[in-house]
Amino acid sequence: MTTNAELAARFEEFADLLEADDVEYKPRAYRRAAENVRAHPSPIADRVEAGDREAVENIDGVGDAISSKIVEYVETGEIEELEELRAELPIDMADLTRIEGVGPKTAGKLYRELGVQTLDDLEAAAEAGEVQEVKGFGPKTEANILDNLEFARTVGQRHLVGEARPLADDVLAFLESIDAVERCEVAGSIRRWRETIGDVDVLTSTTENEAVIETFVAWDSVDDVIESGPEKASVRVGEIRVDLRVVVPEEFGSALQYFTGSKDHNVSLRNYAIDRGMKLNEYGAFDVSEIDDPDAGQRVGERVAGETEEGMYDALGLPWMPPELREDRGEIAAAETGDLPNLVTRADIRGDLHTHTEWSDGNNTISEMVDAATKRGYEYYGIADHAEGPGVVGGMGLSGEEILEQVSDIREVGDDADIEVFAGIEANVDAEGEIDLSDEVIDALDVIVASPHSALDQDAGTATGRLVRAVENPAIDVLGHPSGRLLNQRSGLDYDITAVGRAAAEHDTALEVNSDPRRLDLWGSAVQAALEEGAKIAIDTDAHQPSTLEYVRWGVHTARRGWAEPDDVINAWDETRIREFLH
Ligand code: DGT
Ligand code: CA
Ligand code: CA
Ligand code: ZN
Repeated sequence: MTTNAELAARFEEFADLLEADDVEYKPRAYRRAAENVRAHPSPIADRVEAGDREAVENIDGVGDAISSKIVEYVETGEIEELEELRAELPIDMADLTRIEGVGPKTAGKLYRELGVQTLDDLEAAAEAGEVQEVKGFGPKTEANILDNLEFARTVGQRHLVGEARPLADDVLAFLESIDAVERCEVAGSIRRWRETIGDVDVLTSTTENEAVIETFVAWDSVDDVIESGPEKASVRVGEIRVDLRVVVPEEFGSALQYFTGSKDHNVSLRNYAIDRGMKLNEYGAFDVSEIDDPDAGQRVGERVAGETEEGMYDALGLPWMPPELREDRGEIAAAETGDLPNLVTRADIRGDLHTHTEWSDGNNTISEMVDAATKRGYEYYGIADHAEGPGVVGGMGLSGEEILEQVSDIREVGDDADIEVFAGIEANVDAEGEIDLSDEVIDALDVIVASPHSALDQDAGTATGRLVRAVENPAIDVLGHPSGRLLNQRSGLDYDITAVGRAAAEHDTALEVNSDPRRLDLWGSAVQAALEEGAKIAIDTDAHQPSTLEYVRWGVHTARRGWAEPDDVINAWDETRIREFLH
């Protein structure tokens, strides 16, 4: 069956190709549809198959034209118009756009002018000095492309958790529908909620291996069977590889523990076990204290655990630990002393402080966004559109006067709303760490998020000084997406998180975990380092439309990877406490 993620990927590709073809407006509509399709809570293909065309049209941002394409794709596996565009522009778009400064538009131009289709073509053209001859390019762009090629090649292999996890959820739902499957669970990096995923690992227990594997490789969504054997199968769904392992019920827990990883966590845990006369592997936990040669086989010694994952940790005298913590960053020692964190959950989140509206580059009105936040059960909600400044795309940012106008609009909406609405702004942290807002504007606002959008290639020393300066600024409440990275596209600022975290703690500025799956910035290890310095974090979505308020899912798990507890997260606090912090 066609998944929502697959449909979304098609519309994103559509948008890229239309942009490459210099078509205006339409790409944005397709991107918006893609976001909403991806975030849709149930399989859209089911509605199509039930003939419920209206339900499809009623999805936000979909409408008549796009719903026809959804129906076409679900029914035929193709969208004719997309096939035509693909033939017209045979470009490796995902590869090329990974180069900083190369978007779909540029890729289209490079194809038309120089016939560039792949990274190799681009490298050859840049090395031959052909790129700088194209109108709108120059020697600097050409040098930049050459500098970025290696990064683009190495990061190319990993997928965003925001794309891989919805697919993993679909895989789980499919496996759960197979009668012979007793238990199933994701494992690997996806269960640890890493920001990027190499492949999706899934594990099932059954007594009927063959039936399960046969059914799995025959799943409608599978595009390619990479390998298939008695205990495992690997398939490709879209761009993503899915590894299924099938085990007997008695070994489900040990296999789940083993295949969840991380490798470093497993190595440390295994050593911890050896020190206690235990042997740990994917088949179980074994007491080998009485055994002369514990390495003689996989299943030597007395088997003490394996059916459940809890049992595996319990066999070592340790509590079970959330997969997000399993990165070998101190979790085993913390478990031993009973100091594992009580991680923040989605239910703890009471509001969002960094969201956009059509006042800048968002898609919806203030009240539409506030309604969506209210429906989510939030207690408070902050609008933070872009202020004008360096790095903000032409005309999208608000001037001081426009901010004051927007504040009064936000107040009006707030007066009628059932939740507290904060008037905020996303200011720009310039290359020196300053923001450009007048005192009058600062006084009118409830929350100031300040983010770096320009000069993202500074050296680490300069970048650290810049971000420290920003968090020391008493006007700034939240440092937004501190590094400015875009996963698979640009690495962003390299800076000393410990120094920034320490300054943030001292000056009561929260550091943002931007939940947009393309950012996830701060990321797990940075959250952990900042919290160790006593800093607070804010888990914000940076939503540009109601459906992407759901990005909070990625932000919460990223914060959990950084050991965050509810008390560390300012938007898990009640309104009184957060207002005091923001003041
Ligand atoms: P990925 O797919 O690159 O995002 O990362 P993972 O962590 O999902 O890695 P993957 O798919 O290669 O393997 C899944 C898990 O299996 C991994 O997290 C830990 C376990 N594993 C795989 N190979 C080894 C190994 O050689 N030693 C140990 N201890 N564990 C391994
Ligand atoms: Ca994996
Ligand atoms: Ca794997
Ligand atoms: Zn931003």
